[in-house]
Amino acid sequence: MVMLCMLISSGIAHAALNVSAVVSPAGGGLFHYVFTIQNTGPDDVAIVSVDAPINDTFIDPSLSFPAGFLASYDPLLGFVDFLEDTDLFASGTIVTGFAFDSASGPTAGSFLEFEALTVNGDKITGNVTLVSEVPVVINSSVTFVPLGATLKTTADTSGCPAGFVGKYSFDARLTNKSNSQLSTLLVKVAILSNGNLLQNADGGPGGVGAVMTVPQKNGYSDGILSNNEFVDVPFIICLKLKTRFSFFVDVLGVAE
Ligand SMILES: [Ca+2]
Repeated sequence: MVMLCMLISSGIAHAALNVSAVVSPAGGGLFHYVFTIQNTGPDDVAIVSVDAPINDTFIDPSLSFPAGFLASYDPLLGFVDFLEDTDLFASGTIVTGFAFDSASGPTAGSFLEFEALTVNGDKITGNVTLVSEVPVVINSSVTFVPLGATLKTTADTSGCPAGFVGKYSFDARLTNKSNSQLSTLLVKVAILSNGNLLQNADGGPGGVGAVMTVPQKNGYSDGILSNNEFVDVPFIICLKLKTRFSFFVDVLGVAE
């Protein structure tokens, strides 16, 4: 009997809230989050708090919120609060546009749970639906095959740093063998031996870890590689020595 009374007095909320976020790359190793809060009712909601990393120096200066609302970041406790101002999270409404940048990515374990208070003081808790647009390794979704007819070696070292003796180039055909739509496709150098460099990496020649954005052509001209579509990706390798070398890449992208 006592337990029941306690449960009732602590306020079992009837309100239902869907809290979702889209995370995308913000550049410089940061991630951009945009939150949407849907109140399916029946009670109006005043505050939604989402768990956040502590002492993240990027959240507060980048925090923005829709008209009629406020937002704040607590760096000590690790919360981002979305708050009513002249508007509240009224029953039957969807409010979007709470946004910020963070050093924590979609796999870092933050921004996954929320706690909310209705205008009646009832508490609602739940999980955040996090949609990631950050590219991840998708090797198993694709085939990537060098096209023999395009293989070429030259003594021309234009575009390479000093100390190189030539270039080796070829196209490789990237095909989507999965049933997902692939976008934001990148190639990342995993192994490149002999001190050779990928000449046409983003931002200039680079070795292991260098990234190259997949060009938007062939089946990828619309920015989406659908099932069985392919795109031919050009590779130019600056050679330190004219000998055999190892070259492996990872393919990164967003699968939807
Ligand atoms: Ca396409």
